[in-house]
Amino acid sequence: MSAISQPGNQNLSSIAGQFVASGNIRRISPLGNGNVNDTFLVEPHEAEGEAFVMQRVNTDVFRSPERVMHNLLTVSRHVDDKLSNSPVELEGRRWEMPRVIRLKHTDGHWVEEHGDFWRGISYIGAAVTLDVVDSIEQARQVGYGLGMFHNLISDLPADELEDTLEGFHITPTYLRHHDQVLKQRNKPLDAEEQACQDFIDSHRSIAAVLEDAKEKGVLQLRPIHGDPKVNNLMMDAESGKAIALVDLDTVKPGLVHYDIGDCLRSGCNPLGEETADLENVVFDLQLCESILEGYLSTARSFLTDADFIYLFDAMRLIPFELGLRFFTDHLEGNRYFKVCDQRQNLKRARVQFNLCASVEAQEDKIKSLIGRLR
Ligand code: GN1
Ligand code: MG
Repeated sequence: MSAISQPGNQNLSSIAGQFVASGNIRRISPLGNGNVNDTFLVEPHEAEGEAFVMQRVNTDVFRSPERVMHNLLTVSRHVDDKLSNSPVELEGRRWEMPRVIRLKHTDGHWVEEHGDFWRGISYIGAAVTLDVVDSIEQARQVGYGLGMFHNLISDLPADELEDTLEGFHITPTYLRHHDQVLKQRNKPLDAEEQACQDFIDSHRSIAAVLEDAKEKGVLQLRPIHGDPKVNNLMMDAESGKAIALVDLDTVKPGLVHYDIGDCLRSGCNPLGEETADLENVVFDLQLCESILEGYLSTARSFLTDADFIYLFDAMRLIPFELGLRFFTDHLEGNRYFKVCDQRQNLKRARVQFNLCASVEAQEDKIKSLIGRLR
């Protein structure tokens, strides 16, 4: 079951035909496993143009998709300028930014059909993505990729970006929403749901840690990616080096801590976020060390002392927050994250809570690691 239905093939070809000549389209197939938007790869007949990514933006989530496009265009323009005008140390790799594809017959950047919002984005070829990290070198590349992305947008003023997803990564807001949903529920929680609820109740005190620091001016808003999970990083197919961070819908002003926390909760979970093996979910400290090393190798210069102080909090908070989001969506009947079965968001929540518990169990080691890398 999907939160939004799959459009028919006929429809897909006619939409793709607004970006490229229809006669050139050889195949349109689903791409990746995003939880929110619908993504397709459009491939041309050989030697007739380049493959591109076609996406239906979920407008229940992104209520102003034109603002999402504004951010995407702003960020790619900024990075293009920076890469062509000032030397950036790329350690001998290419760095690619996903590019918005224009419509064939107008100046526009998107198609609206039957209330759906479609856009085309360049496809980064000769590259692979990973669902989980399984080597120290991959971990370093994941960290480097996020660090380079932050590095490239670090001098883009945050106020040039729109707030495309209000409340995104604001844990206290998710918690308030969860409490309302729970209050309106008219049946008791089962044992698995209760386990999630107990975890949430025992962690209420951590929910506001980053927002409080932001309110106090200790941490500052910057342009961020918002969703740098491992499979949004692209690695060169031959060298294995990180060459792009894709899926730029959630680029907006935020705290780099949301990104670092999200990258680590995804990159340090060798079983992946869909695992059924709950008992064995762990936050892998060695992978964490390599991701942070890779990140800091290119991002250290713009991190403040306060940024370092809140790193552990971010590593604990973001898996908690995602677990809370999955669990609340489960209680609400799976309206936000796409699911294949009714209990999938509940299982996903349990994975994130176990990850959060594993971070907590290693608090001392993680803090001394941060101290060493600082
Ligand atoms: C969603 O759709 P996808 O997979 O790119 C979500 C992220 C979560 C992620 C968990 C806009 O991202 O915040 O971390 O699922 N994106 C949005 O897999 O909510
Ligand atoms: Mg995403």
